[in-house]
Amino acid sequence: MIPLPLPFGFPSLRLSRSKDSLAKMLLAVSLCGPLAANATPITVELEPIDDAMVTSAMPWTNYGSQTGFAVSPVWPMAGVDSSRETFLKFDLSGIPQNSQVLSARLRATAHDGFAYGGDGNVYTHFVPDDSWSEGSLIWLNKPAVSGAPVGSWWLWYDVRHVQPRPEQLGSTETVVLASLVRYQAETDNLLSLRLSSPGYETFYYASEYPDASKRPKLEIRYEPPACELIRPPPTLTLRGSQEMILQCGMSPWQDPGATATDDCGPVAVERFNSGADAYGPGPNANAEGTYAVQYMARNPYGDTSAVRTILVEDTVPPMFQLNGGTELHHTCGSQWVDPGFVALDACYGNVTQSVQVSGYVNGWSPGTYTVTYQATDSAGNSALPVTRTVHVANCPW
Ligand SMILES: [Ca+2]
Ligand SMILES: [Ca+2]
Ligand SMILES: [Ca+2]
Repeated sequence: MIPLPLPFGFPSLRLSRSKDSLAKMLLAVSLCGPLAANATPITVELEPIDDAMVTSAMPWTNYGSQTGFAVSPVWPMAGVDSSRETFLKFDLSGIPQNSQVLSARLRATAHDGFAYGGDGNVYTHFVPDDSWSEGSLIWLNKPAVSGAPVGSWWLWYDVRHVQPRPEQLGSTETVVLASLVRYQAETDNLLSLRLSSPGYETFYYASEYPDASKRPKLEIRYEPPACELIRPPPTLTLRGSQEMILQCGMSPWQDPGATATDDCGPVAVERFNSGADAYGPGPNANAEGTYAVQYMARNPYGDTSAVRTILVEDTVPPMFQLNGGTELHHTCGSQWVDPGFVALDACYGNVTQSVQVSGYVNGWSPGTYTVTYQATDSAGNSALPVTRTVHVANCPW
């Protein structure tokens, strides 16, 4: 048998699991079921990892370390363009992959403000670029926002300088914000937002404020994916049969592939020596031999693999063809020369050299002679014998 053409680096074949890993798998099964059945929504409150106000009045100044921030419109009567915007960045990496985000609410506690007039809403916009930081953000390098507002709130502070000013909670919870949270949690895990208002001025406590309960919060309610914490290794299923037989030189190799799933859904299948991966040339359908293709699926709790065996065999004899036909006439008195023949095999190619020829034609002696030809390939498959009849006659003497 031809050795398995497994190149260096081919992973070890694991056709059966050890007792130890089987026990782990059973443990995983028993823990996984109840968790999956009772997936309870989880609520987290995130504080910004960065928050900073910027203002057009002081376009080079950074306010990121202050204990408060403000949002205010462009106020033409003030003589100075004093628009203020605030950027907030949240780290979503604590939300497990594939979680179902049920809701998201942004909250900021205001402690002062003024209603200049017009549209007094404080709008929340999505900021796609997370590369800013509170230590270096200024009006001149602030990132752009994208799309329509994802939320808004409206807080009323009338006359300034009347003390004490009441605290009010700015809060917005929208479906768009929730889907934004989900998308960011599945991609770069960072969510940047901008607060701005075209009409009113409001002042808030920042993430540097000593009383944590007054700091801005992003409240996220989510359902973790089933069995996120612990689950058995994937189940692997081969498409097609585990042992395949190909007729050498006649059937091309086509990998039927394999599928895998675990309790959280489909799992990618890696292939080794399938002919379509980087780990080996794959079965050669034009050369007899036994070839192995390995499939493997992994999750954080284990891997499962299976091997498909492909037997490329040759049971078909070569095709034999005579030059000059099966019935020939030769004029007596000279050496008879065989006009030749060809034997071609689908697997081994031209096997003319191994054709067995038996029989003798005496070109100097009248008579009927037979020559028999038999083509055989390297696998030992013989074509039916072909006989040529040669009539020698008309001797010159
Ligand atoms: Ca800050
Ligand atoms: Ca982001
Ligand atoms: Ca053959």
